[in-house]
Amino acid sequence: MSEQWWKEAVIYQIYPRSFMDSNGDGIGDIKGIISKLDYLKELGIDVIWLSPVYQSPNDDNGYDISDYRNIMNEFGTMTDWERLLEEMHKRGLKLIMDLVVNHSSDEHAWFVESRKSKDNPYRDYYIWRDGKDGSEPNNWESCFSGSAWKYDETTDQYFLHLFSQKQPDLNWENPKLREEVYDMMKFWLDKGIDGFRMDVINFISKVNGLPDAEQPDGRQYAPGGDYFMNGPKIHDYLQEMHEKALSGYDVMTVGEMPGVNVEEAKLYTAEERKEVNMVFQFEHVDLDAGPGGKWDLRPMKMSALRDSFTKWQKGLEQEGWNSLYLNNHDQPRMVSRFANDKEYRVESAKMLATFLHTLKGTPYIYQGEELGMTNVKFDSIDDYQDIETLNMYREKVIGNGEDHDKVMESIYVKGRDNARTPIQWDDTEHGGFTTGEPWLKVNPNYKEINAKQAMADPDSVFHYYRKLIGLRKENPIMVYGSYDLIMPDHDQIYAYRRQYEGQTMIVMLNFSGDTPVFKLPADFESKGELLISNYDANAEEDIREVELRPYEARVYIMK
Ligand code: TEU
Ligand code: CA
Repeated sequence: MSEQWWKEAVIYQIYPRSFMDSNGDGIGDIKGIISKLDYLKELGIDVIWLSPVYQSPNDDNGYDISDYRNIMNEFGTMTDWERLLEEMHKRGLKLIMDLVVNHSSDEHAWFVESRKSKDNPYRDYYIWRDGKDGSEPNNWESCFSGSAWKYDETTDQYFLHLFSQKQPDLNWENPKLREEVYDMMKFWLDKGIDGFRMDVINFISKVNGLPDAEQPDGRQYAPGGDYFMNGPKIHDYLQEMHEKALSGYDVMTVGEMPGVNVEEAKLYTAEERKEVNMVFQFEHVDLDAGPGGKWDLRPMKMSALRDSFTKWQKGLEQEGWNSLYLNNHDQPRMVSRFANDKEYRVESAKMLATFLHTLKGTPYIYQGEELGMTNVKFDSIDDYQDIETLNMYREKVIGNGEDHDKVMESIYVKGRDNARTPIQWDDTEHGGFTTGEPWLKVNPNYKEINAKQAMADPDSVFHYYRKLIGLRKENPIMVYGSYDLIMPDHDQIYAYRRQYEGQTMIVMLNFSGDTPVFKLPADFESKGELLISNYDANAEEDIREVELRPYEARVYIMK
């Protein structure tokens, strides 16, 4: 397995709308990001993945792009963006941009043209079909509720939108569209960026003939999703994209791929196939969903999480590469979801961080994770902004008469705004994010949980992350070592060994508020060198048996 800078890097995701507002309009912006680069440098990260900053009417907060070559007015100007890149490179930080090319905004010039007439030169940039018996061309459902088709009167046809009605899917079958995308990628690559995170990139190839799906909302539950996930030409498109846009630049790529399995991921990430460097897979964030999808709540069981991670760790051990994440701008906050965001919030945040940074793969930190930020509960649905959440609420409560409280409960657990509340910089009004009214309310816990407090406290989650990131730089075993479970059947302890060039590392994680006992396999000596732990631990301790404290994490290098 080859050594690569992007395998050794730690990546930090910025959701710009919620990061830092520089001008008091309540919306995070590029100047705000620049003002926090020293903070990120101190944290020790190597790369920033910037969620979309392009021109957009913001139906889906920038994931609906109306101009791929300009910066959203609310976020600043191209000059501001160029300064951001320069200030980052000056500090040795790399920048990867979000590439959203499964769909554009319906306000993109291509779509404005496309909908004008059937013979418009841009018609085939999108996916248009006649209706079937007076209704939609097929039964596919949008990821954001309702049919995936919208009728357009002008030409009496429907267009496909797997996301919102303002996000028409681009037609990748059209070679002209593909060339436009590659040109646009080179536009950014030539400005000196260091790679792309590719939004739902495994959706770009749809099955021939667009037939009805057996299970319309098959996104998380194949076979339905097979109609537009990992479609027949996906590998051709990615290889062509590599050849025509990416080759010749020393950049990294990560493809966001709902519904990808290990076997597919190997094809996407095997080095010699030249597709993408790694994928964001969704298996572990679908474990707490029932047959009704993400809003159908189920408990998150550690054993299921461990089975899933183990499958991926083993599956991509020799070939391909894993990305490691527990939250992002679409997922709830990790302490609230996988551990305890109340009495053991700090221990939990550190334990989960230990987990992510001691697995094989590239760790991603989502903004605020390094502070142990938590989910939020707003009383009123009017305080929510996310289109996925609002569409779902409308469909279920207003459309189907489902119970308001029950639906709110699912929003509290799964809603995307949990992760999108503004970053809590200090304990002043609105957490120091803005001097105006924030576009989305700040989590009321900002007085206790904020960056200023964390930086001043040597035992904070922030300083723990710094230490972990530093250790990963000094210990290649954390990046490249193999992975094998210890105590594979335990309900509360998730433990493993990593091995690399004759060295062994042991990781013990207690995923519970109890005090279970860790038992070292007999083939080890009784002592190790303690690399890091989230409680005070005696470095000289005999570790053949260790009673772990609630959410305790320890990492040892064995002698
Ligand atoms: O997300 C893709 C995706 O599958 C989401 O629907 C995700 O699973 C969902 O939010 C979880 O409920 C990407 C972006 O990350 C997301 O922010 C966009 O809304 C979406 O694509 C459309 O561009
Ligand atoms: Ca602003």
